[in-house]
Amino acid sequence: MKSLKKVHLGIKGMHCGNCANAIPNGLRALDGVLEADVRHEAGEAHVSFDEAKVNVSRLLEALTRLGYEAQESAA
Ligand SMILES: [Cu+2]
Repeated sequence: MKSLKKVHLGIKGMHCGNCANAIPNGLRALDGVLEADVRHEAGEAHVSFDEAKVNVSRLLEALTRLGYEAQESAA
């Protein structure tokens, strides 16, 4: 059964459209991530994921691997 969760992540180091492409691609590559909407002007990403498959720590880990500093932010 799917347990959908949506989080806002604050991401440091995004400065251009390339970043805004690399990040959702990296996030969607994780099993369980359904949607990753990145706004590089705002320095944030809105991510929908299946809590049964993946969690916020895994999302942040993936961003760290891509070279960005990220943290969960209040909606
Ligand atoms: Cu960039």
